[in-house]
Amino acid sequence: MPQRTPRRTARLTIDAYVDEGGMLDSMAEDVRLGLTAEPKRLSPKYFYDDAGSELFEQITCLPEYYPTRAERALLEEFADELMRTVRPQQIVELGSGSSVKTRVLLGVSSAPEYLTQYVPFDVSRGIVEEAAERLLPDFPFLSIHGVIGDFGHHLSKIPAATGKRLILFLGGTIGNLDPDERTAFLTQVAGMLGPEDRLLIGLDLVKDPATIEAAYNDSAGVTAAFNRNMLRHLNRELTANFAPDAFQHRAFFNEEESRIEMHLVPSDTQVVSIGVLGITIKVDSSETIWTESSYKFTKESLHRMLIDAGMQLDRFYTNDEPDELFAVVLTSLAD
Ligand code: SAH
Ligand code: AVI
Repeated sequence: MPQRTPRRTARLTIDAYVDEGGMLDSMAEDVRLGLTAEPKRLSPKYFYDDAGSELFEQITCLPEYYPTRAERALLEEFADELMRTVRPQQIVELGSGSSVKTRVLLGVSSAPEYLTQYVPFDVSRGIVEEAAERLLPDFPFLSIHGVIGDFGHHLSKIPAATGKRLILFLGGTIGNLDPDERTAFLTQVAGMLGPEDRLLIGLDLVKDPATIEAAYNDSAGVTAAFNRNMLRHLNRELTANFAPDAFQHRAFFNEEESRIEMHLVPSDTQVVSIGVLGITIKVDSSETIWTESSYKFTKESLHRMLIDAGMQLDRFYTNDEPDELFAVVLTSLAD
């Protein structure tokens, strides 16, 4: 059962599977496991309380953060062709955030001929509500059914389509899943597709490490604030007492694993109590809390990922000047 239906009007429904503060049922146990593991790890989904979503929006505008601009350019170039090819009745977007780039797809001139429903799905409560309110007046042919939940747990809550379905997973968020998690997730998403349905994925590509590292070490310090905000989120939801400013932001490209790693590094040993869990943990000055991986792909690693999930590549769109920065790929169930 949804915990609350904050809004229901003729064209808008929002179902929430997180509580008022934005806490998932599984959060406390997940954090306990992560902070007592070796190395200490926290899931990147905990970046995104309202403040974290706002910080991410600021990241998308930073001069160093190329993925959002590169993906938007691709969508602007190919949206028309893509939408005319698929002609979806329903668009489901996983990790939809502000849905700003999605407007490029919803806004193609042919959309009112076939598209009737948009389903933004995100763990961050405020941003789904806000995005839906902003979209409604601009797309009068659409009904919006938002789902606030974890795409690792709540995919089954997505409303059924009455025609063709296009699922979007944009922004490179697929790269925030570890390889095993990613295969399990894509396999589950494949189970939501019929033979005529499509999945559109945005993924960041392997390139010069300096370009990638600069995107996660911006000179304005917004990514550092985004990283530390996870501790503020935990303090609020789990009555913990992390001192966010006692942790430094570290992000580097691990070439062997083809991923950016983001860590929080304590300036000296930190002892933190987590009220809801009734535990105290020590973060030694020699260790870090690993908060995010952001995997970067090649065409080969993309192919492997799709095959492992029983999917195939139909179209590969990429920026080709001056570098292949980012890719938007149209995929379907393997024949
Ligand atoms: N698609 C948008 C936002 C990308 S940021 C864009 O391209 O700009 C990643 C988004 O995924 C955030 O809005 C975050 O809240 C959401 N997210 C991260 N982990 C999630 C999870 N496990 N379940 C649902 N949403 C998640
Ligand atoms: C949402 N995700 C694809 C972003 C990324 O680039 O991995 C999150 C992010 N982390 C730091 N900056 C942006």
